[in-house]
Amino acid sequence: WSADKVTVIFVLGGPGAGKGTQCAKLVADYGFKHLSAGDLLREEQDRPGSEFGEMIKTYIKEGTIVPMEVTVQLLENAMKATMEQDNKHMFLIDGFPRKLDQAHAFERSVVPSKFTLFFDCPEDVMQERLLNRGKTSGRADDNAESIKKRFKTFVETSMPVVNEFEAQGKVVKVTATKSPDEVYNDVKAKIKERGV
Ligand code: UP5
Ligand code: MG
Repeated sequence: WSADKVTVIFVLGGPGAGKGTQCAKLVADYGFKHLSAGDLLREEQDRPGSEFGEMIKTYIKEGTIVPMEVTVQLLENAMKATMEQDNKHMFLIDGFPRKLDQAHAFERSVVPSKFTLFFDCPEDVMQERLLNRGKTSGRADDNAESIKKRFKTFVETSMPVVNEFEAQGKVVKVTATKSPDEVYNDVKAKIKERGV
């Protein structure tokens, strides 16, 4: 892994802030590879024979953070596969790192991030989006009880990561309350300032 060859942008924001929605738009326009840590964990959970399936299921329902060894390994595997198969080297890593130990481990053992795209959104807006999505998503954590736990984890455990990157001048903050297209216009303008 080397920062000359691989570009990593972390995408953070509370549950339901719109990380996945905005990443899909960025992929279409910029050709990034989008890797959602949550999606990778859900895939691993459902993979027959996975030794981590039950554990992941419990953590996701409780809105707590899966031990980093598992998540970092899934991300590294996905990055390797992308580079070999698609020859892509620009990654949007969505929903990770959400705990300081993960941030430090990834930047030390994989590659330092270029910056973090942070979607700022109030809880009442995020809650409404998630409850609405929960009607059809089938996600085990899109219910009022799990959402409350996810918010608590986000504030207590994940915001310190954003604050640390912010202190390093590595956060691009976008307000995420408007429509997806309006938010995306802000994203494009702000990442351009960072040379993307
Ligand atoms: N929507 C999106 N943008 C909108 C807008 N501007 N206006 C109106 N509606 C908008 O969007 C959520 C919903 O809102 C959708 O219905 C969308 O249409 C609408 P989405 O883009 O999916 O938001 P996102 O921020 O991606 O929300 P998500 O629910 O995926 O966030 P989480 O961070 O909670 O979920 P994630 O999958 O990343 O993690 C799930 C769990 O996995 C964690 O709680 C944790 O237990 C575990 N995990 C780890 O343990 N470690 C990790 O490193 C990562 C995850
Ligand atoms: Mg998501």
